[in-house]
Amino acid sequence: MKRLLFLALGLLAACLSLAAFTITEGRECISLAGQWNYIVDPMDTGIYKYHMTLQKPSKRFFADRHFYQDKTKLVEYDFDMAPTMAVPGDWNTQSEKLYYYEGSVWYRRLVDFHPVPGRRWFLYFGAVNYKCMVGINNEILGEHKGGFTPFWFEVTDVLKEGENSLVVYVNNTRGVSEVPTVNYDWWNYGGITRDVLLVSVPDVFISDWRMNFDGSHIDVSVRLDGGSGPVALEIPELGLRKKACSGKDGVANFRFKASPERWSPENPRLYDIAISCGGDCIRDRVGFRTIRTEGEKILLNDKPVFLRGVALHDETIGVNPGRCRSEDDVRALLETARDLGCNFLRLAHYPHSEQMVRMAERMGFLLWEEIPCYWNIDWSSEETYANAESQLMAMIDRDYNRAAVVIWSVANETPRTPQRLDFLGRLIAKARAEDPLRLVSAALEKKLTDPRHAVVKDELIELTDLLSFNQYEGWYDGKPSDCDSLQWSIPSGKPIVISEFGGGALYGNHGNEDELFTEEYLALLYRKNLEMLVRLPGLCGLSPWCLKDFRSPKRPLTGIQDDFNRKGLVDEQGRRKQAFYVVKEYYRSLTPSPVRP
Ligand code: GCB
Repeated sequence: MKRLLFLALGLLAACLSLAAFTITEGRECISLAGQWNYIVDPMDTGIYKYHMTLQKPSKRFFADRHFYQDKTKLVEYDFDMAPTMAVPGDWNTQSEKLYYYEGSVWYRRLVDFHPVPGRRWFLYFGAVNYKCMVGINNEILGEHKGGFTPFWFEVTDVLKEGENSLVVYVNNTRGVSEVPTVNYDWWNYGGITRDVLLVSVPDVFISDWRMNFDGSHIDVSVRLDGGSGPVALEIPELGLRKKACSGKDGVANFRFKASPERWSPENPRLYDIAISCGGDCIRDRVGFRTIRTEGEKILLNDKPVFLRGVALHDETIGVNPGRCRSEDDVRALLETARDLGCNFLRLAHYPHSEQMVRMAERMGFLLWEEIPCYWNIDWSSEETYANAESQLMAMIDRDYNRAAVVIWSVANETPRTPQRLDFLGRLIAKARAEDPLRLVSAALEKKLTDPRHAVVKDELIELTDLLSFNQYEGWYDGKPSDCDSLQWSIPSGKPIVISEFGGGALYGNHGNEDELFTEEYLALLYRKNLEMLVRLPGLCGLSPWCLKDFRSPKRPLTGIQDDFNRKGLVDEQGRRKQAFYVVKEYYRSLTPSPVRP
């Protein structure tokens, strides 16, 4: 019974014990990256007892028949004899057999552990898609769902001296009431896709800290876990050295006047910050900037800014692209965006990795981050809402201290229904309550009332800071030349950010400007769209769809798509289509200065 209760509370406990768990350079971390053994389990044999039906799965993920426990006698399976794959990494691009696979895979990693007196240990996962169950030495630690945000378990009392067996059950089956739902336009990469770390902290440690800058004051709140004590804060380049005592709630607050150099795309200035308490110390780099809207303008550090953006998926550039795993993967994407002349990225359609956000910040990109409330999810389900909210909170928790992030977005192209308005309204209120200093948005839609008349009408606009919408004139709607005479009805009073526009082309496919999927068609489409969009009063930013051709099983057109959405400005290998240069030229015409190398 106790075990069952533990199971049921596993996820909850993991999320409640710490508001956020700060993993930074200042921490002692052991990376568990490497080759892990895996067993593919399409029938969930490791979960179901033989008389169980799919409708009534066992609560016990490690079933009684010893299945998929580690270190048992050789019956049906043996992790030692199983093949290996790289963690972090998606499974789809590591084995041909798993290319389209959606189902369960069991991972096993042996972990050599030597406890240190006075230290606590946490097992941290950067992201696992989509749901997982984690066990050590055949004891279940808990479960988690949501494919793009971090989670962790305390393992201080679970790890034993010497060899430990870490088993992770991962399942990426799509579900109607999940977030995202069953229908979306990207690859459902399964697996342990981001870092796995063993993190060591003292008994009393800094579990979370948040910094705000309002233009004249810096506020820092520091949360301790395991006790209270004096907390020291240092920002040496500002000459700041402060001390505060945490209250009974374990929170220490700092507030002081300061005039730091502002972080911006032109000058992505970061300052060292150190926060310490007893034996724990966090070191990080932080930027200071303000962001707000005023009428139809976006003001960065009180000055109007135009977002020269592009949208992208978390997928590598290469002949066999998959989820980004390394700094080099991320750098290749960001350098392509920088060469395009961007100062802004829409990280679509789910939280990207922390590496991505941090590198983008160093390079000077403003960021839009979003959760996968994409198209038509199960708006009436409270469970779906709770899932979406927990993904939103986890994203905000992880990236709260990143100056680069200026927009939290709650949804993409969602149908206008009362249930959806209620659902997204609650998410927006939650984001604002959690983070009052950033902008909140959602990518809405343009509709044609007739071929010459585009309308953006959505009750959600009342609730967001930006008027952001996707529009595909010249692709899903009409021809590129229709842009010349299209009439627009858009509410006024808010800054407009076009969160998507574009079309498809196969790199190297040449022809006339009226031939679909040729580079020439796409280049014309971009020229016409840009001419049209810059005429919209209140236009403050653009994020073309998208930077790079990305895998999508929705795109089977043989010889052209071959499982790739071809709307990239570069192809999957990074080769630039003509449209890339059209956007680049336009951005150059606006650019005061490029982002840093
Ligand atoms: C959209 C979606 C995006 C798709 C794109 C397309 O509006 O937001 O995720 O990939 O259209 O290519 O159709």
